[in-house]
Amino acid sequence: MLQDASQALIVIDVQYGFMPGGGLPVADGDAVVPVINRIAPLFANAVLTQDWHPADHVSFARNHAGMQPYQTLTLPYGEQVLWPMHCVQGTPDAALHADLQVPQAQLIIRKGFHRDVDSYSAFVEADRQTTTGLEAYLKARGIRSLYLCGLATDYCVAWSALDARAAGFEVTVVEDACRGIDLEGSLARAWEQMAAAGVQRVQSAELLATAA
Ligand code: VGL
Ligand code: ZN
Repeated sequence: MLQDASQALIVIDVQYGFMPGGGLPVADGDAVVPVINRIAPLFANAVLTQDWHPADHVSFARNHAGMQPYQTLTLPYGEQVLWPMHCVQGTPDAALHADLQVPQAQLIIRKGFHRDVDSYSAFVEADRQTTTGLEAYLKARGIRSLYLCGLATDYCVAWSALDARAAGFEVTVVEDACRGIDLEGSLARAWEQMAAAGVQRVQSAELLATAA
């Protein structure tokens, strides 16, 4: 079933900014790299995403007087978690992890580059209007089934999975190829929302066994 032209691996935000020591560290974030490297050869098609913010981005707590990281703020498009500065365009924090091995990746989608709008999703920005072009790209390529992995499970992976379902793709999240941030129960909530939307949840070992 894998190595099928209608399937793609979508590798979300495997960047130093989300690794231990990065701007927005995800606990054990670097553990996803060897897992992704093991499953990547199963896929003929792969897309990488890269969180790619200007330094004055609206999602950074430091750009709002008196606000601290992990507080929330109401913006014109809704609630926004304020994050520590991370993945600033062109900095080492924004670089993809050097050990990530997905050489067949055909596209890198950068997101979060509009100063006034965040984008957890690889498909639609947080204003829920502006698209990244990824849906049209995948459909133009005849890709119908997506396998998601990367960081963070409860933010960029979950939002991307939900938008992918809304766009009509079959979606599977490879759980052990992801790690979460888990702010006030966000990880459990994300899995509930994904299950309700028909997102499949598998372990990398199941995928590798299917392909063997
Ligand atoms: C992410 C928070 C802010 C993610 C990106 O990749 O999950 N989370 N920016
Ligand atoms: Zn971000």
